[in-house]
Amino acid sequence: MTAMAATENGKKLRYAVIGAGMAGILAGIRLKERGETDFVIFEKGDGLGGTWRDNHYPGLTCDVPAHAYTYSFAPNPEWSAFYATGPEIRGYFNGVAEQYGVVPHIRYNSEVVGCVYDDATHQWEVTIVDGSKHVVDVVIAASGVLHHPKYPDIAGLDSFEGTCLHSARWDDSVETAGKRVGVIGCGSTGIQIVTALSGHSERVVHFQRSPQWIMPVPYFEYSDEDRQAFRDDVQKIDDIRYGDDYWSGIRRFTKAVTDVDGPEMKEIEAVVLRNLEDSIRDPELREKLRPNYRAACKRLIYSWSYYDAVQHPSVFVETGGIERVEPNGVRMKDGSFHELDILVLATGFHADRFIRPATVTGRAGASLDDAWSRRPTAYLAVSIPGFPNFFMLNGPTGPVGNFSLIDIAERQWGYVDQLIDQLRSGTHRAVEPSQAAMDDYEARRIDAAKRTIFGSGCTSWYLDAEGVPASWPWSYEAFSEAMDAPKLEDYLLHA
Ligand code: NA7
Repeated sequence: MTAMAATENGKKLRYAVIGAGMAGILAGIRLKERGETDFVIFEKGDGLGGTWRDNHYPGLTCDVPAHAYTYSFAPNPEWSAFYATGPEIRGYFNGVAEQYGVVPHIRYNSEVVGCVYDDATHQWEVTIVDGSKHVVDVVIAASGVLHHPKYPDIAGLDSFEGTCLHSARWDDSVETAGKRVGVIGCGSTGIQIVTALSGHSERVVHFQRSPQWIMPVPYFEYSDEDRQAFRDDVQKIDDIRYGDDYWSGIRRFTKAVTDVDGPEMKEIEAVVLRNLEDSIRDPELREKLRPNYRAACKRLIYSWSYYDAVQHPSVFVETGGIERVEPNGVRMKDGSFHELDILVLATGFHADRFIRPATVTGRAGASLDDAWSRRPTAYLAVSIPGFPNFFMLNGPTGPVGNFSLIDIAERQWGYVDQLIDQLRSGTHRAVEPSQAAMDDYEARRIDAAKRTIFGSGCTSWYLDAEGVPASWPWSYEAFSEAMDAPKLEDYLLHA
């Protein structure tokens, strides 16, 4: 879409984008491409990049291949390896935001604390933490999913006299070399941290309440020649990003997730089981690392090195229950004790917050907290009845799984942009999904979600308070098709 197209669209609108992470930067770029200049990206932090700004723990890596984890319009020949590290990805987002002229639109240290819709003017009043108020026509909530760290409820945690830190609040000045480090948590984060510290710290105790299935993946660094080839011929990047290797993997994975007894899932189960059996030499450790739930029920861990790292003599896997934290270590329920200098809480996030704790008040005084009292949800993951001209990127019930959220956000933007066209045309001043469309979507989604692998009997951040996977429960193709064009019969258009 070009700036030329925007000038054909008539009415200029004012926008508030919430969050300068991957999705907020995308919204800014796309708005600019439409010739829209009257927008502010409100960012609660002091830098851009969202999750890639907040997370900088040792070993941070994206488990989507680097060339697939880029904006479609900004391929990056410079990635150092097949999987990129956190700092590289942060650098990428900073570079793209700069290059596309989005940075001047970002207002840092500006947490949005409230959004109130005015039924008469069809405008939103957005209140920032400093008390300032901004009136806009459209709110784009790109506030992220995993940005409220979850601290474990373990007795004595506050009494620890060493360094205790959550993975998403890492302190780069903390020296881990030669230290005794405990890592609580066995999601992607805990696995990556233990892998990075293995053989580097004096001792690493990995506290595993639930071990994980590990999907082995190839890893290799790109050479200077590779990078030159990517620079010379973008087709080589496209071959990875759009190639069959990556996409057939995604199709097989989503098929497996939605057809839990089908051949694709059986293949995944066989691969991760073989990985465990073949990789872990010590039978006792092998049993400790054997999950008691199905593969991909929790977010599947993609790792090329955890099983090596965990067998290093400096690493001990603790699967007993934690009794309490004491000033100099962790006491187990069986009375044993791990003396530690550093305690890392890789215990995840409150995944149901989205834009909250900001209060959002929609049409006729509707409160988002009320609308989401049972579970956060949104029609096709992007919009909510009663909240006109309020759109989400990577909002609730959006796709989850091991593929690029950038691709998801781009497709969602394509859909949202078409809804906003209804306002740009000048014939309508507000657009929101009908309650009937929402109810129908939600009933079908919940029914299908319960039958996905995520609902097969394990705990994970994918599940809502009632244990229903908060996911897109159909194929990737179905998502892509749904995002092609809004069905306007599912929307209320206010003149
Ligand atoms: P996750 O995937 O939510 O993992 C959190 C881990 O912390 C998980 O292993 C939990 O065990 C464990 N945990 C949480 N509380 C406790 C207590 N009290 N005691 C012991 N263990 C505990 O978070 P991550 O940060 O690793 O990853 C989140 C996503 O970020 C990831 O999926 C990627 O999309 C990027 P449990 O499984 O509940 O037994």
